[in-house]
Amino acid sequence: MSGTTTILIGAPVDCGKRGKGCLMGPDAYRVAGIKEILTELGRDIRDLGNLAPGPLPEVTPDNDRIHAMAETVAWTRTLMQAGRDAAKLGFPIFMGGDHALAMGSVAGMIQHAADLGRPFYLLWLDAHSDFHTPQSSGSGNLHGTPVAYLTGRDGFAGFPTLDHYLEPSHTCMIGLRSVDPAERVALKKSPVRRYDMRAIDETGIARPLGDFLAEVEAANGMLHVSLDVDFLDPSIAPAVGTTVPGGATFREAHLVMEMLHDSGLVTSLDLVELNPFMDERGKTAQLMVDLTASLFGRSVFDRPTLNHARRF
Ligand code: 6HN
Ligand code: MN
Ligand code: MN
Ligand code: MN
Repeated sequence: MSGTTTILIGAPVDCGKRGKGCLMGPDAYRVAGIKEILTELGRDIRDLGNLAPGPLPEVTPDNDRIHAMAETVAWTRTLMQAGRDAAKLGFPIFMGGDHALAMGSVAGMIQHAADLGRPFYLLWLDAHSDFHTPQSSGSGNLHGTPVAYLTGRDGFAGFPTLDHYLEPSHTCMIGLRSVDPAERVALKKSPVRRYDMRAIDETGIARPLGDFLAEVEAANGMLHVSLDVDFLDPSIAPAVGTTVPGGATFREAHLVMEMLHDSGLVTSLDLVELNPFMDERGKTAQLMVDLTASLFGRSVFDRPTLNHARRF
């Protein structure tokens, strides 16, 4: 992880679906001590506070199922710019907010990597593939669409056009267990790497992650991690509107973060979909902060000789 400056970006995005509450996410992470815990780990923290979307554009959604398109477009523009600026100064953490925020956060990181002439990679830790287009989405909830947008799939008229898009083959999804039929069809035709929970049951979570990290390292890539609360099993992380049983366990999730730390490859992070209104005494917020601490090097013992990008 390069440099020690970490920039907290509050992104109280709540327009990516109908159920409300993710707007309280950034403050829940602050209450859970994200700043103090990362400071203890030697990071120099700058908190930009909670951002607000810019002016709402006049846009016409593709169909009348689509929810809050104008607000989502406004957030995309705001977060893309804020992320691009923050990445010049240090490691941005986008504290969500729902997963629609990744349209802006990841878009900004893609442009930043292109500015530096480095390849960009995305690790999507989620029960869902979020690979719908506005046309294929049955719910019309735009938090189900960011990976389609970022990889430049058709159907996003009215959203910002990007100078650079995400290479589908540079995208790795881990934790999948709720993929809609239209997403499955599109993923089958795409080189996006995808590991469902069965794959993790069979091989353990270290193998697919290690393979992906080895590729990022070989390419000298920049790696953005997008962590959706519902990647985790609902028994340990109940504070999310889209719980799906059979998610990552406490140790699987920490191992992912520990391996990511050891790899030294991660350059930015989203914490998304936390709905503090549904939490049990802050336990989900606390777990997300503890996972972030593992990503930033919290461990029982040092493991200076391990390099997980090579080991698995
Ligand atoms: N998320 N596939 C469902 C939909 O409504 O399109 C669920 C999306 C979940 C979104 O994981 O951020
Ligand atoms: Mn998601
Ligand atoms: Mn999800
Ligand atoms: Mn490549």
